[in-house]
Amino acid sequence: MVIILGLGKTGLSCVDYFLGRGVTPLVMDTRQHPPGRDQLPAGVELREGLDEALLTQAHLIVASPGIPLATPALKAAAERGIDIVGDIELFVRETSTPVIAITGSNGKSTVTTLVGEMIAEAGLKVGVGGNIGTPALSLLKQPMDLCVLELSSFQLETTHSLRAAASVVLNLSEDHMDRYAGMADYRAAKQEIHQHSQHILVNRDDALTLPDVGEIWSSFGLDGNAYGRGEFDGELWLTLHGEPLLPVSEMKIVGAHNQANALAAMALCDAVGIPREPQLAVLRRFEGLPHRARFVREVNGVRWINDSKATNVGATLAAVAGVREAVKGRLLLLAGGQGKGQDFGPIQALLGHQIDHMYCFGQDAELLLALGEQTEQVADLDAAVAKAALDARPGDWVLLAPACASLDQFASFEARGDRFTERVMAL
Ligand code: UMA
Ligand code: ADP
Repeated sequence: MVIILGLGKTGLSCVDYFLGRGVTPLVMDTRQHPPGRDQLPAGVELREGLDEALLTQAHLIVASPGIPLATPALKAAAERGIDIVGDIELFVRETSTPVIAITGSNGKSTVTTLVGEMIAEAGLKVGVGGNIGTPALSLLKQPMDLCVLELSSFQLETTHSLRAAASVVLNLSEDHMDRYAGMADYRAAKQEIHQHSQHILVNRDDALTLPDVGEIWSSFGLDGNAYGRGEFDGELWLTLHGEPLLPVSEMKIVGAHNQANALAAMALCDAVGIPREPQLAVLRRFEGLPHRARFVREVNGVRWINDSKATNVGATLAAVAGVREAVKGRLLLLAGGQGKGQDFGPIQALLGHQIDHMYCFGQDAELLLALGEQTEQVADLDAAVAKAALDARPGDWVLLAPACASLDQFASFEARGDRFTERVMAL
């Protein structure tokens, strides 16, 4: 008996995978109305709650990334020696396509998208999936020369057979501290990506990204080494071993963090033999993903920016650093939601300097409010937009970069960003 734990996008893709192989799985989900229930094929049973007795009789348990392995029913099954895997493990067991594997606390979707576009630009067939939103197993239906997977720490916890053609941990800063015992535990989950990798890429500006096992193939960072940056004729360029590749002014995505993302994407493509020209073509035209530092509108001299994807402190810091230089007046930050047990201290250090005022909302608003005098609590995101619109003066920028998950008030970070955009457009 195969049991799939957790429906949602991942669970559905697993059901589809097993049905395609003549196996009818059983699905369990702790939620009363799990997403994807309407799409569940007839004949597949869905049970509410985790039935421990049944779980210990399974041959194989496929756990969704949303379910911690520490869940008592899963631990009991593991103690009985039952194989517990995730969708990524099933995918890598099945495919012979070379995989480029990307993880990190921030920048995963940006780098994954860049690499995917660069490979396609080179004329190869590419599958792009994983945590970015398309479940990996659904990629098995398409012809692929190469596959690019964005992998979360949750997915890596249940993946053991990955042999990536190239792998990277882009950076590490606190996230998901509600699920891990601490940074060491979180980092260990991420490091799994490098097991058996042919090309290990590291971020030399972030020692936590260095592998515990395996040899480093190359590195990226903001200095002049390996994949790096340098000045030529008074202009900043992306470089390789000091040789200029592309002036950063030719890229549409801004900020040092996006230059690091661009360097990582080029390195990963080099590792699998993608020529430089298609890489540069993509870097010149890529405008960034929705909800990542996207300009929404200028109203009365005030610019409004949507970075709803900033779901942790590290991402908010990058968003602030990315825009701050261009802000002539004040930077007003809208933040709040589920803090996931993070330390908000790094934001406190910017209050009164980089961040002039912060409107706090959502479940952990009070933790943000307590960071300093430049903070103010508002009822919700709508109220934050309304209040910031009243306070802002020409030259100011208003940035939504919440440092928190959205799930206390919205279905997703996309829904939060859409709501923000809607309210700003209505000003
Ligand atoms: N859940 C329950 N009970 C269950 C199963 C899930 O309460 O029995 C809850 C979990 O708390 C979880 C939430 O439901 O947080 C969503 O889980 P899900 O299994 O329904 O999720 P999927 O729709 O399968 O989406 C998952 C990834 N979600 C998570 O890891 C939480 C998606 O990443 C991913 O795009 C998708 O698979 C396809 O691979 C989202 C995400 O938030 C974007 N990822 C985290 C992040 O990026 O920080 C890791
Ligand atoms: P992820 O998929 O890891 O969440 P995204 O590419 O979607 O990453 O970017 C999410 C947010 O993280 C962005 O809105 C931006 O604020 C921030 N960010 C992007 N790249 C980096 C980076 N290299 N370092 C730190 N923060 C980053």
